[in-house]
Amino acid sequence: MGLSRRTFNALAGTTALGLALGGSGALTCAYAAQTVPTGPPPGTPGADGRGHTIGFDHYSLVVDGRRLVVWSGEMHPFRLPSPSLWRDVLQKMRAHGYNTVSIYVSWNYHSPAPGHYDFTGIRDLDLFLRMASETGLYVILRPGPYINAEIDGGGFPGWLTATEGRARTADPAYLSHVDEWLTRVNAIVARHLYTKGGGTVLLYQIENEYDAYVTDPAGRDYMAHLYRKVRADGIDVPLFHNDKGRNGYWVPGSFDTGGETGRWLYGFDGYPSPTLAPPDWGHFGAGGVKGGATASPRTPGFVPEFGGGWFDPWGGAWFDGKGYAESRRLRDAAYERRFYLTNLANGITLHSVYMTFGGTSWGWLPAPVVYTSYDYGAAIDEGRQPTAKLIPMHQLGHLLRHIPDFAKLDRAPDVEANAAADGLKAYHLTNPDTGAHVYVLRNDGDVPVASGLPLHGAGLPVPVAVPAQDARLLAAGIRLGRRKLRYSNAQPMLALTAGRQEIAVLTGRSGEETVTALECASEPTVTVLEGEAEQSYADGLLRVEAQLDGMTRVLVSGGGTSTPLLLLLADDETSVRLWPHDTPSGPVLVYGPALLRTAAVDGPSVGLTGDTIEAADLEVWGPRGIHELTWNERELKAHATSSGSLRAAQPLAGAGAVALPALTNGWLRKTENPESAPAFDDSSWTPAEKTTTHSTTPVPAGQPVLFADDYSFHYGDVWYRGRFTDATGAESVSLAYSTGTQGLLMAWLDGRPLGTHRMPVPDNKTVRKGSWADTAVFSVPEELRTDEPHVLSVLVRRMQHDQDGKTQDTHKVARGLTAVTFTGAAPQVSWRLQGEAAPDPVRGPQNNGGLYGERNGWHLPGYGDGGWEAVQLPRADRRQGVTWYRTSFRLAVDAGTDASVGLVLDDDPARAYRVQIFLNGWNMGQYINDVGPQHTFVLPNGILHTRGANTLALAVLSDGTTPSGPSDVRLTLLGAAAGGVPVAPVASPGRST
Ligand code: IPT
Repeated sequence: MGLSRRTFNALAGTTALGLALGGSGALTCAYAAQTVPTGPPPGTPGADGRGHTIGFDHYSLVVDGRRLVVWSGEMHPFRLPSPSLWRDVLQKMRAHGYNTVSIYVSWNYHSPAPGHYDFTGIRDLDLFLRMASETGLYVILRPGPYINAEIDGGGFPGWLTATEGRARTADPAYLSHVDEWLTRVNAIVARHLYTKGGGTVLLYQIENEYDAYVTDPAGRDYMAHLYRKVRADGIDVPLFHNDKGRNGYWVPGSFDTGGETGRWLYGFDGYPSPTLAPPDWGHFGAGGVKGGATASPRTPGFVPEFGGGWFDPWGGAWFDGKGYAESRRLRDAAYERRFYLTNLANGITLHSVYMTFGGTSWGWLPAPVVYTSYDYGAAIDEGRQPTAKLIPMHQLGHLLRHIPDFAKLDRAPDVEANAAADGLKAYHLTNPDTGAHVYVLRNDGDVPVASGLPLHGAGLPVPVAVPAQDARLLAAGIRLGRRKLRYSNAQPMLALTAGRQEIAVLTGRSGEETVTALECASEPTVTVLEGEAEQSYADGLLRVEAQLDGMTRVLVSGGGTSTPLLLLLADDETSVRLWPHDTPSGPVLVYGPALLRTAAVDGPSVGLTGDTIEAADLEVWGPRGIHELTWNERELKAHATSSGSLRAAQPLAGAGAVALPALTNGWLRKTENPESAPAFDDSSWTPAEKTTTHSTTPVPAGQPVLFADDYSFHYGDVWYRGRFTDATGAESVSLAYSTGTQGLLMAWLDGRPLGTHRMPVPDNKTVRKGSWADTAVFSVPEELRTDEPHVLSVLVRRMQHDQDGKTQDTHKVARGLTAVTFTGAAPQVSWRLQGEAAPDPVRGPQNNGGLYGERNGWHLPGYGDGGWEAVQLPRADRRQGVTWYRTSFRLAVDAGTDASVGLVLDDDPARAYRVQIFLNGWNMGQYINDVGPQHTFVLPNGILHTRGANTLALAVLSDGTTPSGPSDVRLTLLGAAAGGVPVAPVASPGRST
């Protein structure tokens, strides 16, 4: 492998923090381009206890001396609060061709208070990393400290909003907190590094789209500090940062890495408009592009985030109220082909799609800019259901895993002359080691294009067709096992050896005419085993022509090669029923079911696990001698086929029916907000006595600090009670307050409702630009303008802290009341406030705000609701304040069925109320009836007991201007499969009183 010729940019010296490297000798390094020939990629990674090297040259990563194309997708463990289901998503990713999962780790999710960190239960990062390695996926780890991610404060803990120091700079006060966080995360990550064989952590990101102080010492020192800190914590995999675009920010050498070179990658994110032509990033870019691949010529093309959907704001303005279905439609499978193939053509060999599974911003996790669902329009939807967007990911992922030529491509002479005239954009690349040619053909127009293209080695132009707004990849001169594919106008998906034969899969849209030309020294024997195909042989070339329709099977034997080749021509829908899986005994290829999770070979026996939705045939190709088959641990009768496979005698059963109870009965109701009554005892509340703050919001002259964060109330609702002795002459009271978008304030004077004020939403299209501060002005009822003690009670629904994308400490903008003034009088008001109680030790700091019911466990299972009023839905109450509804229901889903269940709320959209949904005490999100667009809330199994009892509690906040629901509340089935993963119940401690 020419180790001696590596450019071994060894680590020079140690840093002030003391650079610690593992003793395995598994250093990362940069390679000279010529020293790594194209060969098979590294095998499926796992925690194998062995040392591994992770290096790179400008083509690709080089892992253990072999080229690796990273085909990654993003998911957030914190957006799926049921650890068992992490495995479900990871297995779906692996099965559909991803080799890597990219995750953020969100500081605020793990730290309820300074010095307090929680990595247990739903926060068990160690468990996640173990599952990733058991699934055979590499991990790209992104712990911030700032992550953005449409999460509260961009991932900064609530408590950080009340600390000194400019965040995201080298400010020492900020860095001291950062170091505490990184120490805790890195202690876990260090156990899972691929370099040490402890796990599969391959790459590690510091900061996130950091573009504020790029040329400023405060920024450079910050990045240098993060780099050295992470190294000092024993993280020895390559580090990188994700530039917000192709700006060339934070390329190697742009900050002090303590003398280390060759262990820092440049990455840039891309979220191009799906309605414009995909941009070239640098490899193919026009001269003068300062960023992109050209910004960092010695590192491989790396896109740590490429748009795989997009998020949706409250009100659904960006998708015209159609929600994530529209997000998914705008970035559909054809978008993926057009944009991701363009990325490959541009030399991107580390490619991560943000998001692949978006999940749920449950509780108070969402940043103000998004609602509860973070489905994102991703390839796997919020209910964990695979979508049609997995088709291109599956085809390309398996291609990159199985056919090595794509890891090292140079630009080759244009074939434009023949293509452009027909409206095709054609990228032509070649692998300098193997001589393979690769073509990416893209049709940006609105009509399908059929053209003739001079594929390398084809002689005459080969007919190619690209549908409107679509793209495809073609290859010429790649190896399919021992044979060579001269060319094909179908897209290759994989080639593998299964026992005595080789198998190659080529794909395309259903109905397309394909021609596939294989080099054969002599005339082979060709048998069409299934479907229809024409074949001809001349001049050492076998041509197979077939129209794509399901699966066409053509067996090629002889022809100068002793091992037969089974050619499978599969249309798109069929291709995602073909599941290659590596086992220690060799590859297997499974055909039929809706998902293959695991495959194991033990002598003659193949054990498979996976899912079916409909009844499905099961067929498997694998190592020699296999003749026994199990599916989800059940033995199946199986027989050998003429295709060289083993086929189950009976089809696998599909998912059975899932019955969900109606939620029409058993509702109990209780109103709350005793805080609005003058006699309420607030002596245990926190007096608002501070006069200074670290918030960016100025403290109004002559007033105390009222900002909730300054009194350690960071999440959800906050109550204020102000006492004053004289209201003589008071005409009105002005309550200035600050929330995220869709926040509101309601006030009572001496128990009398003054009204509700909603934070104005200036313009839905520019929803992110609002400052989210406004003033509610209420007139003081004449009869209360008296010279006696008064109590002003105010409830503020905060909608979380802003993100800090521009490094302006915007997470420190005040939340809650900011100033209170009267007209006609100037009473001295003494304030006390109360937000959330101590964080739920299991559900965490973002589960609850400061409503009376939340502080007293009304949301919890087992709460003594015996004295509550029995009611029927729908409701139409008119009341300013908080009303709770509780019911319980039982589910009895079959043990072998993975049912994904959602809760639907629906009502007349004119009704002004909102609901926090608590399932078994877990805050599953917020429904705003008159804002939307979300009506369906995913209830993750584990929190949802699919075989047993569940408690549902709804905390309804209504402003009294309209009748208020809840009205229609029901369960809905989001998908069901026979199979699934074992689901452990998520701890849901209740209330014994
Ligand atoms: C990029 C962030 O890195 C990521 O955290 C997330 O916020 C994503 O965008 C949008 O969902 S920021 C970039 C689009 C400016």
